[in-house]
Amino acid sequence: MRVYLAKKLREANSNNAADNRRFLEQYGVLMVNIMGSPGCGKTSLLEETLRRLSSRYRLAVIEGDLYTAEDAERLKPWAAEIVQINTEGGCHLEANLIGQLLTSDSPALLQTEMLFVENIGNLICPAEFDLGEDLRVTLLSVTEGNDKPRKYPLAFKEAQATLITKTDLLAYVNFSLEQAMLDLKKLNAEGAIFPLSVKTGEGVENWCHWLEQKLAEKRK
Ligand SMILES: Nc1nc2c(ncn2[C@@H]2O[C@H](COP(=O)(O)OP(=O)(O)OP(=O)(O)O)[C@@H](O)[C@H]2O)c(=O)[nH]1
Ligand SMILES: [Mg+2]
Repeated sequence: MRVYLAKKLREANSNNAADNRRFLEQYGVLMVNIMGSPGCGKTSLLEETLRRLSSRYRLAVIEGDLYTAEDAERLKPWAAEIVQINTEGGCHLEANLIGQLLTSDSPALLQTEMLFVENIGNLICPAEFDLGEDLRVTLLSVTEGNDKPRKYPLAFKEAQATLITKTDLLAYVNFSLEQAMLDLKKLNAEGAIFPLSVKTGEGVENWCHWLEQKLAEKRK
């Protein structure tokens, strides 16, 4: 019985995600689902990305957190529209909730060019739930260790890009960039990989350029 329910839940989410995808297509909005462990640098990456792109594009954020609105406060200065979701303990976002925001509550989310979703910090549940995004982006910080793609493969397997964050700390931690690249390529040959640090700015330009290319492809 439990398996049956899980399957139904997954099917319903996939249908809602497909609806979201059609809707975003209609408006030409590029939706980017940002996933990764607690503290891997999701909000810091968004701060830097929005800071760099907000003068040229209208950017929106759906910020997922269990209880607080602290991350949304950090991103507010650069977002044309920002919505905070508090899941009150829920470990992931689902397509149904995103669909509700897109269709009724916040139409301003669709009067933008890129919509970033910061998912709840964890490498397991968010990977199971398609939100209808164009790009699934998973962060792996060098402080987490090399084994994470092998231990939590789904989050990396289906990502259009993996960002290896906090590379300024490489000299202080036991993390092999070379090994991480090999493991990621084995799991996901097509996915892009961007090592970067928001502290030094190294690699951030490549990531932003890739986003701009993806937006141009969607809108052509
Ligand atoms: N040294 C260094 N620290 C970083 C970098 N990026 C983020 N941090 C730090 O890592 C910590 C967590 O960063 P956040 O951006 O809040 O992480 P998060 O993934 O949004 O965390 P949750 O929303 O709680 O899941 C903060 O202290 C950041 O300053 C980086 O490139 N280098
Ligand atoms: Mg955050």
